[in-house]
Amino acid sequence: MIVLYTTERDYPWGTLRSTHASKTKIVLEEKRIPYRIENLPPGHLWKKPPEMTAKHPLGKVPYILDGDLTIYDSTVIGEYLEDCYSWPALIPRTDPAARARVRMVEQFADEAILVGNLPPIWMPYWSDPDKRDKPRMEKGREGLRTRDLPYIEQLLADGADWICGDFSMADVPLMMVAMVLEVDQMPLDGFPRVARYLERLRGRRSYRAISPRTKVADATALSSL
Ligand SMILES: N[C@@H](CCC(=O)N[C@@H](CS)C(=O)NCC(=O)O)C(=O)O
Repeated sequence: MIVLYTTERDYPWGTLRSTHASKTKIVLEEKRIPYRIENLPPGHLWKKPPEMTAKHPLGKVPYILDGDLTIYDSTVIGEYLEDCYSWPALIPRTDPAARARVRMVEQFADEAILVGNLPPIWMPYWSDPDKRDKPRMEKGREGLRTRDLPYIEQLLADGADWICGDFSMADVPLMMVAMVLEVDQMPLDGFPRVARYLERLRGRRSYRAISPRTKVADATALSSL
């Protein structure tokens, strides 16, 4: 069984999870692959104990163990799972242009949002309300409003349910936008397609595994629902 190393913690304002490891959780859930969670203390992400750097040289999550094999980096793990578990396909099989489109949006969402504008909003929720850097949080929201959400709104322009045709690897990191904004409640005025899209993402069965309303103890393995 695959073991997913991640960081998750229950707070009064919702259950918070590593955004990148949540990508892996969604892929495992979408493909119905049996797994279990190994939940590392959030402090490991900066202390980086040797048992962690032995598995991931940068001491980050996620990494997975599949038998004797260790794989790190959410995008690489996603591609590995796609190679090993072909159904349902999350990357188009044959058309090179369609494959590139999915990977391009996945890369954009990862670099621009998960590494860029989401952490300034999300990291403060791991602290008490009076310790949060509010101007920094607002800067993250402004980055979403000015750069990222207009692009997502445009990608959804043809009224499609998902970002690249069928639900795909490109939608996976955008699930984390749905997760973070469910806690943050940032208004989405001016982005009606994004607002409806995030609701659709929250309606998928796999979202339960990362929902801020699902406690850590209730999402430690493949959902049986
Ligand atoms: N490119 C990596 C990024 C992973 C990442 O940055 N994970 C965060 C948690 S969401 C982390 O471990 N941060 C600790 C650090 O940056 O040292 C991936 O896709 O897995």
